[in-house]
Amino acid sequence: MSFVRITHLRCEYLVAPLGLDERTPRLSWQLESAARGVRQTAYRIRVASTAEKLAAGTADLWDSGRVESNATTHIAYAGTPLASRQHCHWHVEVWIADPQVSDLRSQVSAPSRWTMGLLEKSDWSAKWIAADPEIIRRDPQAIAPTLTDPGTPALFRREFEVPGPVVRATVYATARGLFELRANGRRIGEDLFAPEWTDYDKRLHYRTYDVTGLIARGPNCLAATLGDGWWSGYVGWQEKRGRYGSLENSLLIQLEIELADGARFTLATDGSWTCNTGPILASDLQMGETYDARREHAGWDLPKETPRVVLNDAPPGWAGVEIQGFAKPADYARLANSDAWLPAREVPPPSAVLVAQRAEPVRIIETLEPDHIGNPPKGTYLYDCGQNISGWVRLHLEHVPAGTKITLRHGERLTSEGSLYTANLRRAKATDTYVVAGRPKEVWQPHFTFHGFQYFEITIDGPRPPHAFIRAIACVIHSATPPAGHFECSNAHVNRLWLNGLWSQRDNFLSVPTDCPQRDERLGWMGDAQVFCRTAMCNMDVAAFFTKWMTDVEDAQTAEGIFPDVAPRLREDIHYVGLGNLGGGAAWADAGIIIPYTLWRVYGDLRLVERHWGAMVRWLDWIERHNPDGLRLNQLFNNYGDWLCIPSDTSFGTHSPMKNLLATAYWADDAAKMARLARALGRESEAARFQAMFERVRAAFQKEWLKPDGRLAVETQTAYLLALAFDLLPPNLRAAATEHLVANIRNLDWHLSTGFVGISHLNPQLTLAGHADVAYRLLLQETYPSWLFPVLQGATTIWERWDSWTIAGGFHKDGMNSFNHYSLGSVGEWLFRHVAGIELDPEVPGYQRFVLQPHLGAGLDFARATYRTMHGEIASAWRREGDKLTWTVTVPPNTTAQVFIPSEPGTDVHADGLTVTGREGRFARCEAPAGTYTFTSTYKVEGPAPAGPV
Ligand code: RAM
Repeated sequence: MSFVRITHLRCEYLVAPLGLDERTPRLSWQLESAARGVRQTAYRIRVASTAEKLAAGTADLWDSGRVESNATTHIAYAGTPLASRQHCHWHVEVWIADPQVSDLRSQVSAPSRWTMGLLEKSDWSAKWIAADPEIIRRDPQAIAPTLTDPGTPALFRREFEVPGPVVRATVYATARGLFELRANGRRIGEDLFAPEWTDYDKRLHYRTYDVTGLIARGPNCLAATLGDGWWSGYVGWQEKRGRYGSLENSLLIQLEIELADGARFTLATDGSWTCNTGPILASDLQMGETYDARREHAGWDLPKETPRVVLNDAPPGWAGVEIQGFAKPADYARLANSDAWLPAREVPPPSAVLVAQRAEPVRIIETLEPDHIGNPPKGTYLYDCGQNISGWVRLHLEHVPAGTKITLRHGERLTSEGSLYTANLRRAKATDTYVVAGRPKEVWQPHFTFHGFQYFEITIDGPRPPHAFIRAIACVIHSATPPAGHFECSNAHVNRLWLNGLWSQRDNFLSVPTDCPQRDERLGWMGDAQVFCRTAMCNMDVAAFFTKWMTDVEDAQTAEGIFPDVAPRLREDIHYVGLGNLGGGAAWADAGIIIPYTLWRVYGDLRLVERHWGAMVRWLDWIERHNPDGLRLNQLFNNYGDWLCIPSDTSFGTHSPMKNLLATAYWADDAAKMARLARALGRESEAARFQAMFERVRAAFQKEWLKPDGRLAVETQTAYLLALAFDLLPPNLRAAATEHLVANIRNLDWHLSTGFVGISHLNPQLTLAGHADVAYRLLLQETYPSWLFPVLQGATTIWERWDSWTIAGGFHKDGMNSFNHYSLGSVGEWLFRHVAGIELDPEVPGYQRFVLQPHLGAGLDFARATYRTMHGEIASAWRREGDKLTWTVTVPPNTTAQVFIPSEPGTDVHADGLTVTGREGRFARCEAPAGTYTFTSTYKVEGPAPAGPV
């Protein structure tokens, strides 16, 4: 039997997650094999309560038995009902059919596991605690929080004695605010900004950590720092803090310890914890952090007596450095005067429910070594990371005298004078300050803030001591979504364009999909997320990330059914300065349908759709209620239209024929998507209802805007694109409409004029309509407005505007000028789907069956992409030499592909052992079972080779 590996065992999209609250979690795995035609014919999942039982073959929680099926994804646990804290060890046995061997044997995967969190409210014995405000009053340096200024974060600690040897210790923790936990001198976990951003009025995440290695028999100490974050800090562009109604942060921690003798021991927050101010004087996500290392309490996170745990180095991912505040053995006995710590206050619990975090946490993902590029003005040091990132700067210092103040300011660009450009940050100060403790060596990084920056400036007050050493490292921070795709082609600028999209995704997928990471905004804008989501899914595995965010979206829906424009919801009633009603915007609020639909298509996730079905139906009911004629003209609120289209339209709340057309088109598409989802769910009558809704809206659309010659009454590129993409035209007028679209592009000398919305459809629709040549021309266009224009101005991310900065004219004048906005980067999906040609099957979601069909175009000699789906990694790499095409593809085990080989009719196609079964225009068609194949054919690329370096 050929060699097959069973890999990527995951539970609810996560690798070995802890503390799930999904009662029937879904399991998945992937098969890897170089052999052709490998298929799974059956599987058997075993789940046991201990690793030993699983190894012995005793599946005491669930034995699925042998299931004749090729399914490897979303297999819902169906064993003994899972209780709080349950440990689940699992593996899967699979039976493989390998056409080369008749003997069908099974193989068993390596074990994996998940654990259950606290499922019932009654599982929580911990009390919510907050700091005694007296810690601030008595501390002359500490700052009391106000509606405009962040206050000094509190520290909390609790010593305790563990009576016997520990076999398992688990911490469950959440906060109104952000926490960092420590036990016996060590940081717990590597995740940042926990609990992450949700609508805190409705839902708070708790996190689960296995701390078995940190807690031991004898004296122990559990400690926490509590910062502001989204709960009480600045969110969006509002003038006041306290977004969720309170400036007071509070904490909930429950440490559960199992002893060797079976006894259980719980140490939870309550009035017996003590609190104090500490080294962080102030910290805010947008404003930055001020930290005075002289204020550290040595050993504050250790018990008075030496704990028996062995302290290792800093956890992995923290680059092996001793981060400031990590205790050293010498600190054991020097616990800060515990009398100075005041009792914490028990405070009422929130009404929000506590739920397990179900997506990858935010982490430091990589570090970059910046270049020192000058000292403007004198006394400052300017650095360039070479890449616009989200994150912070870590300082490594040696021999810097105590009390030296080091200030870090961050910016995305430099001014023409060569100093830091911060005008586009608006109210976000993005400034960190570190006051040196004076140790021979110290390492520091902020805790509860992040910045969007490529450049940073360090100012050291006072003379720089001769022997001082200061090293700055840039830390890249975002949600730890696993990489999924990689794209490369023969044009270096296009490669940079793809990379810019990936970076803007990384920089903005921080807990929620934000519009930008730098200015006083950073909101979960729905329009941006929906236009980019398919690209995001090509670049990274964002299934868990968007699953979490869909809960924010539904939480933000109004009682009438209006989906928001941003999620998590911004509470309008609190000190709100802004746009009025942030909801209901066409192509923004519609993300409430588009995101679950796309998750279903790409990941095959129907449970998610089922969960949000009620909300999705309410949204369409609401649109229908207010728009009885089938045109969506009413209740459009901010009505962003095709935001930032050319000529630039950023008017709020206005109406125009184009905006009406766009809104109506999205309504039609919502209905079409709902009809399709209803069919997938087996909800036949709803499918019929939404199909009829789609047809009614389409008819109204045609009546209002379609002319007999296939022209639209609103002649913008986006109008045509939406009509084509959403099937709003009679079949006999599609070609004519396409020609009008192409004429529009030609009349602009082969330039696009689409905004955030239209651009996501531009190249895919041109390609599907038979105009890949035009799509290539737009891709390779180098003059404004175009994708490559910012690349040629030196962009390392996608900009909010094509001309956010130009070599000729400098910065765009507007205050809305982000250099890290992924929306215009939605062309990424086209590179994977149509250039590399890795495409979903039109009928089958989730890539177990998929399409390989590259569209070649003038200007690219080769393109290659890999894309890891739920079923394994698909690869496609083509190269053109003259008219000769060589194309190598990999179809993962247990999947099949419909392959369309670009080839001129009547010419020979080498199909590497596959049978060509037919032809569709300039593509020869075959069916490919799992395996790697190299095809060769003859194909003439049409159209002019675009100018410019290749
Ligand atoms: C801007 C945001 C976002 C966009 C909205 C309409 O402020 O940055 O990108 O979706 O407006």
